[in-house]
Amino acid sequence: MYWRYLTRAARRCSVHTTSSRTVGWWDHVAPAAKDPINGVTEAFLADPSPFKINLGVGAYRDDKGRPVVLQCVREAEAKIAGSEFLTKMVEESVKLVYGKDSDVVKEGRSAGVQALSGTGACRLFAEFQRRFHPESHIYFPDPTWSNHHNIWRDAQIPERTYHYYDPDSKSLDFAALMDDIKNAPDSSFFLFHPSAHNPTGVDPTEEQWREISYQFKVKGHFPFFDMAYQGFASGDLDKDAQAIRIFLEDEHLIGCAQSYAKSMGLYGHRVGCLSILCVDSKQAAAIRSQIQQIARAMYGSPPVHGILLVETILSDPNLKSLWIDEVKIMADRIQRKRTTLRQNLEKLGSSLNWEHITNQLGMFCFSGLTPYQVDRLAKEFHIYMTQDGRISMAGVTTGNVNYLANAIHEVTRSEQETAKILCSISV
Ligand code: PLA
Repeated sequence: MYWRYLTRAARRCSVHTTSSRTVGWWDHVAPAAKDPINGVTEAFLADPSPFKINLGVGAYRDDKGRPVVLQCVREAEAKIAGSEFLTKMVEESVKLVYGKDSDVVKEGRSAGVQALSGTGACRLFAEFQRRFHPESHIYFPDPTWSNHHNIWRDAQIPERTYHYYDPDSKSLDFAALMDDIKNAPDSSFFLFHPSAHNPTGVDPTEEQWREISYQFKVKGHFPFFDMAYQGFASGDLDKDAQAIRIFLEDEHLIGCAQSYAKSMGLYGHRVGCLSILCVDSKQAAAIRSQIQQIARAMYGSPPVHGILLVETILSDPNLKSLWIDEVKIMADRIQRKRTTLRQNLEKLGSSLNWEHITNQLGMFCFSGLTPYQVDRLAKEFHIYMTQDGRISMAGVTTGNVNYLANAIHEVTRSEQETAKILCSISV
């Protein structure tokens, strides 16, 4: 059976030797394509330059470019010694999504499980979708986080895209988005970023979310929210969950993936939660048991330390309010760097419009830089970002913002010339 997977050389080899060690079991395995985000970190690490800047992965850094351990996490560490069992992490996470006084929480209508961070929560959901809606598709915004494609592909759910970002106006293409929602077959699965859309930093307004939710009712679509940046758009956890709360008010059944990688700085701990809103507690119990079974076969159970940290922070009122303050500090620092980057580009006399840097929200700035300009930034200035021109604003600091602005100004010079010529023609 395996014969047909072997290369010709491997077949020859397996005929001419008797030792099973020489059979070409893996000769047909070619290297996987580089991951668009992790590949940036690899290139950055390989660069010996002292001036290098990593604006690739969305990992929070302080204004000196150092990774941050939040004070609430340090205090939780001291408290968890001796704790053993986890009961409240999921319950508290669900309250962050739907609101602490929400009926959903009181009625036990949410099937929540711990997950291996946001990625694991998406993966569990994709698998659950395949098992119980095997004929379905998933609609992603165009563009979306690159790993969404891998996750649903591995779960064998075909993907489609819906219009989201308009590169000309560098804002939401709301009319096209609504058309796609209307034209999708009834009862389709859609993935949304509830706040701080990755990679564009462009979110629908409250009014637009209401229209989307209304149209979802008409079409009977299922909304799945991937909430990886709660708090990073506005600095306020409830405000960043507003999209989900609107869908809740309209009585949708909802799926949600949560990650504490960014909001609590717990990247390495892989703490997340998947919740699916159900019609009643009986359905929630059934769905929870199915997701737990999927997780059991995939990885058994998640590592416990990070979950204890999250649970301790969320269930201790003092630690929780400290966390809320620290989320705001992180969001504000990023926002200030947006302003400084834009001001610096303007001070340099760039004739391009950089308003979108401050209009966009959250961890990322979708700069509009071309792949060629991104390559030049890496080769000539040792500045690394993803090929689509996404800048992780968390990597921008008081110390490097000038250097970054100068470099962007340099690599966009020819575009500035074109803009000037076009401007003079139209005048
Ligand atoms: N969903 C979205 C929209 C994300 O941007 C990310 C992380 C995740 C889920 C997964 O988060 P996790 O670490 O909790 O599993 N995106 C990062 C990191 C920050 C990455 O790609 O691994 C990014 O740079 O896009």
